[in-house]
Amino acid sequence: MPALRLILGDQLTTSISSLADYKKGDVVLIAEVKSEATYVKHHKQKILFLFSAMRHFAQDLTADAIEVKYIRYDDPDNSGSLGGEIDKALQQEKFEKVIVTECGEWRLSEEMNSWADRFQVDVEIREDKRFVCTLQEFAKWADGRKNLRMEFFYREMRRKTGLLMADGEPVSGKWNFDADNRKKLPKNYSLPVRPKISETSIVEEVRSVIEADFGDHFGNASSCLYAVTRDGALQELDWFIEEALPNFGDYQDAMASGEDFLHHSRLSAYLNAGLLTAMEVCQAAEEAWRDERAPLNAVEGFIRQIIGWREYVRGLYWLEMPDYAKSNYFKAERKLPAFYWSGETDMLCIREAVRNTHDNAYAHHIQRLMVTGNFALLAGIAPKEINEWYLIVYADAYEWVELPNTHGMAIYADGGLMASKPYAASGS
Ligand code: FAD
Ligand code: DLZ
Repeated sequence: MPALRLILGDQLTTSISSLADYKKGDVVLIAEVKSEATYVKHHKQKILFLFSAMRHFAQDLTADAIEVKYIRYDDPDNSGSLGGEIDKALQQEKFEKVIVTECGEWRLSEEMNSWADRFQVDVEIREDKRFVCTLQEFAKWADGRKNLRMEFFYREMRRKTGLLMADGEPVSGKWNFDADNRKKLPKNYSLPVRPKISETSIVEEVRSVIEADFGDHFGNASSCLYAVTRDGALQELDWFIEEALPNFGDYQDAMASGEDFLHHSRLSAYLNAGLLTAMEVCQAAEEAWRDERAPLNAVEGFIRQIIGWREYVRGLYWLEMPDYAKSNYFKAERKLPAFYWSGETDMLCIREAVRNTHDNAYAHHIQRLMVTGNFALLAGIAPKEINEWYLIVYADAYEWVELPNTHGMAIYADGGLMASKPYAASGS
């Protein structure tokens, strides 16, 4: 009997474990559903990006002779939830089992765990192999440690991947070049110019869905700011490696009025949705260093964000959930100020961060951490309020990566599990 294979909106890669051993007769289910699109009111760009990427991915699978059952948001009999779509598919055809790759949010993983009983079918939940570190490895690394500092975890990941390593030691003898990466952007500095994303007819179709059903969500979808295919995401990667990576390290911590991206890669939305893999991105950066196209401080800094921070926050999320979401070390209770949405405040740094967030569904790390995060910490904004905001406003936001960055790094809600001290800073 065939299997029903569910692929989620942030699992858009042919290397996803739920597709391994696909055989003729199996059906791949991909569904645009209200429950996922509205559990928080995602930024319009995020929905435009994800629905468009889902439709392109389905098209690619079909071209590869994989049978896809694609549920569009405006299909008249759309049930509105992933469970509802699985139920419908199981009623329409006999399947031996449902296969899915583990998801990135606790709330959905709880729901998935109920599907076998609910639908009286065998449900196989497979490991997400897109990550360098397995959840078991992370738990083993964390076991018995009082503080889970990222730096030591990162060194393990360097050893495991062999990135920037020579004979078991870090190349050039140093693990971390962070101290070199704190330069101010010089006056009249010319930043590399980013190519415009070319839109596809699928984006046009999805835009009308956004206009019809998500009109009251934050942001706008009048132009599509993210590539929606793997090829497009690869072009973005190539551009970053050639044009922005060489100075990524020097200006990694910089901020400048009117400059929304600086030398940052803007690759997080692609990495998190599956259009790019962590290892291919890191290998491209390493190759640039080996070919002397980018210096070591830039390449090490970039690779550390991915095999260090990104892997680390995922491990921490699954290790500490569900209690992590309830942590509130400073007992912060204030409501989120309205200017997080409107940008209407005298604080220029917040105005800039909110403008970038609204216009691009993006803010670079320093804006997220040292501006909106720092303000929330100092003002005592309730963790639940600020978390929801971060989850809504960014194209790359999924709880596995958003929550530890917010609770652990930005507002110290976890009382120091991640950070050695609160990152509180002055306005200068
Ligand atoms: P770059 O600066 O170019 O970095 C390269 C890559 O490294 C990123 O694409 C990303 O995949 C990874 N990375 C860098 N820093 C982190 C980090 N701290 N944690 C995990 N991965 C990292 N990142 C998300 O992907 N989704 C989120 O929802 C998210 N929420 C955040 C909330 C707060 C409060 C803070 C402080 C950080 C958050 N981050 C989140 C981490 C980081 O800010 C973004 O990954 C980064 O800004 C994305 O832009 P970029 O692709 O240009 O990153
Ligand atoms: C973010 C998102 C959105 C907006 N819509 C969908 C959707 O309609 N269908 C789907 O399968 N996935 C969607 N996603 C991604 C999921 O929310 C994501 O898989 C979970 O949050 C787990 O990371």
